[in-house]
Amino acid sequence: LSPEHITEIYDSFHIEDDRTGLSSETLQRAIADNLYYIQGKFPEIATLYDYYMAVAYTVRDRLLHRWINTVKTYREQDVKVVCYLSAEYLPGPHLENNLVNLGIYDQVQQAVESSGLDLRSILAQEEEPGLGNGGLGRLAACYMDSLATLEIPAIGYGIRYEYGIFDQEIREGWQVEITDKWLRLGNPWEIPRPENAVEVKFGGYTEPYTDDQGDYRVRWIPHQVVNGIPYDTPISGYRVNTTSTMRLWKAEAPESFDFQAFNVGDYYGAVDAKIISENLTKVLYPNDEPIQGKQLRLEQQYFFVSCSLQNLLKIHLLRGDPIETFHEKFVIQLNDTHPAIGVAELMRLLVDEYLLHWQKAWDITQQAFAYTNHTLLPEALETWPLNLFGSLLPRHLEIIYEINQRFLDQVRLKYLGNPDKLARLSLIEEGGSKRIRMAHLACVGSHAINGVAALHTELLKEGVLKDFYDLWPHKFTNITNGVTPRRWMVLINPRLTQLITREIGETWITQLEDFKRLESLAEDPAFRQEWRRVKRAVKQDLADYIQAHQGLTLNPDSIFDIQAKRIHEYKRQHLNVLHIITLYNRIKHNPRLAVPPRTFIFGGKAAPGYQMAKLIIKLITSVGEVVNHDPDICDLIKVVFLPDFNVTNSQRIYPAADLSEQISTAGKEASGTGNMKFSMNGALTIGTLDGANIEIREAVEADNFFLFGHTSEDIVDLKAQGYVPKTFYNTNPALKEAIDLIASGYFSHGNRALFQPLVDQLLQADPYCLLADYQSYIDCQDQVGQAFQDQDTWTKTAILNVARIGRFSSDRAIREYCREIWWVNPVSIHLEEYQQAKA
Ligand code: C3B
Repeated sequence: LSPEHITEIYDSFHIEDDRTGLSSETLQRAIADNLYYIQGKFPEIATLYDYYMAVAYTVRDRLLHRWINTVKTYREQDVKVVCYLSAEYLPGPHLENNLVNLGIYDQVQQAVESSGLDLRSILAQEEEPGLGNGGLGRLAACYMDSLATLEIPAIGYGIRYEYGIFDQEIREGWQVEITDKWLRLGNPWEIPRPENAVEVKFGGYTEPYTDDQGDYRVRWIPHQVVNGIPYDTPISGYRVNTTSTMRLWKAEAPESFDFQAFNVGDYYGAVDAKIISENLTKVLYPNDEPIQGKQLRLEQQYFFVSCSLQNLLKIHLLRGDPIETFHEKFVIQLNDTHPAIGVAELMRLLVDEYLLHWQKAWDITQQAFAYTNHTLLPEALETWPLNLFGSLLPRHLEIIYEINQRFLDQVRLKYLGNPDKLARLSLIEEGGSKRIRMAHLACVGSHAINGVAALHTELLKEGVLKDFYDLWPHKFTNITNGVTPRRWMVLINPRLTQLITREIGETWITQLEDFKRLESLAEDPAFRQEWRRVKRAVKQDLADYIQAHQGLTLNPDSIFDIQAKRIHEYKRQHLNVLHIITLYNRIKHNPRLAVPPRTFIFGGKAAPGYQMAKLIIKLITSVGEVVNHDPDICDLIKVVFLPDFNVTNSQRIYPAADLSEQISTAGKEASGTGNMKFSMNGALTIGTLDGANIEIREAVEADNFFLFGHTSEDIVDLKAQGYVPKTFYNTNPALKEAIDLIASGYFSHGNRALFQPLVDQLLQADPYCLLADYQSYIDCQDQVGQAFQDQDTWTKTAILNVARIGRFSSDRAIREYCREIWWVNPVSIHLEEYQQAKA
């Protein structure tokens, strides 16, 4: 046989391993195998959930192959790794994303259908991990996706909350919170690694001692020790072998510790201790921006940060590297101040446990950390009462004092005779009760500080972090947020993906700037018509979903005007409501008024303790109740509140929007990322000059963006002049009529008290300046209504929005982090054959 002949024979063989093979036949066999041997089920008794699990395990096997090769490569090549520390992650359902990334959607669909099942209903079984509140947690998930896709070595560290963000139900128009038992039926995506458990100490006291070298040292004798157990989830990249790790920590009681040191013979006490320990990672705090200064929250933060840093140091030493080069091999990104305690913890580990000198440890720490700020809201800036902090983390308090003293010495040299400066920069807030300023700790301990949109970074430099900017201007950079086009386009909008790919190929999936090739197509009437057909079909999907789940019939030709995000006064869902009521009043006054039909769709959760936000939900649903059933309105206006806005539900929403509501008070929304998802899917934006809206408008060009409202500077001036919302109310009849209608009890069965707190807040304080922006918003909405009548021009504008949104990919954002903050490079992963890997 000739060598060519032999190759030919090999090529004709088709031997696939059941754990790695990608053909539909192999996948079908593997699914059946997993159903039988992992689930212990057979078709007569298997539920749809069992099939979901079997498919998930089958896909996980394929991932594991890539994951092991990734970990192996990073170990061998001694690469620099990005460590993302985040108290929140909102990855969304894993299965479909992994099918897309591995490029096996069609094969799995075929495998499943050959077994007489339907892939969509199997996908619908997955419970998404709701391990975050909103934008911050979702951003972390987009960044993990881009890191893997760009082949950047990365680990995402976080907390494995047993209960994630609550499920929202709407009862009688009010939000009701239901516990999120996402782990109840098991989680096929995680692998527990109890052998890598670490110990985390709490409370107790410290004592000085002299070490063998005669050096002064400190020992921390804790009151309690908790074990951290890592649970690893593979994060796939798009069409690359790189598979990163999301490592989430669960708290457990170290039994030996309870029995031997504390509760000798006290069996019940030991079990009690176990419960107390495990409470640590029980539940996610469901507050978005205003933090709740609860001790348990600080315990959660310290717990996951300590676990993660101990783990990193261990990995570093296992690779055979000296402790002194830690910062050359790892860069640690602080996702807001939630993990900022890491600065003090790394110092403790280096100085107390690895016995480095202070200055050496400090150099390593500063070079290792970088800090992203995600909010300017004063109520969201984390500070911890000194007493609480000191009783929980006595050693860290000492370390923070030491850091502060050395830092302020430096400041004193620079600003001789300026005690105000010192007080403002200090890590400790003086006054009534002293507090630790976590943002200051993050700034001092990091080599880079970034905001998440251009305006936000500028406001940081002029406002909350001004003194730090004056001190270290070189540390500051802006990195505008981005979102992953894999989930937010390919996965959620297959129709539009197909249309776009047919025209411009598929390079855009990993180079979103290539969307610019759509520009010329905006001029093509036939293409516009196809675009409209797609949009119409996607809107019909959402209408069908709402019909099935809420029994409401929607008109898919109406404007789908959507606001979906956490409920917050600064995000101004109630400004949107004022517009709805204004339209309603107009139609009531003039039943023959020619207005384009609109469907207002809202989605979003309110923090359980945030009364005003809950009242805003009640207002939306109450207005909907009246408007949707008023025969005078002739279905021209419909108002829908979609319950339980989470990643899964958001995926039905973004593709179906004609109009994206981004109407926060200028200067309050750090960036926003929903704005990017809507635009990417061909919605036009109505928005203020806030956060990333400004950059989106620049990118798509002013003519293709509905702008309204005061600028952030206007807002500051307005307030400085003594803002009196009543003036707007008294001089604007339509505004007055809308507010009076709410106050009259018209939407609350005559109950005037119900919305009184909301009305009072608007008329007496209006901290988010709704009344000042009202007329501008209404005028702009009138333009939207006009523009929508010309469907062809509207479509052209939508296409241009998509064509110019390329910059808002998280790939671009991650490339900027790599270049400007992390100094890391891609490492490609080659797959060893499974057999070889086994050997
Ligand atoms: C959010 C901000 O409110 C958004 O403007 C921003 O787009 C995202 O972060 C991501 O940067 N944010 C949040 O969700 N939770 C916080 N605690 C602070 C900010």
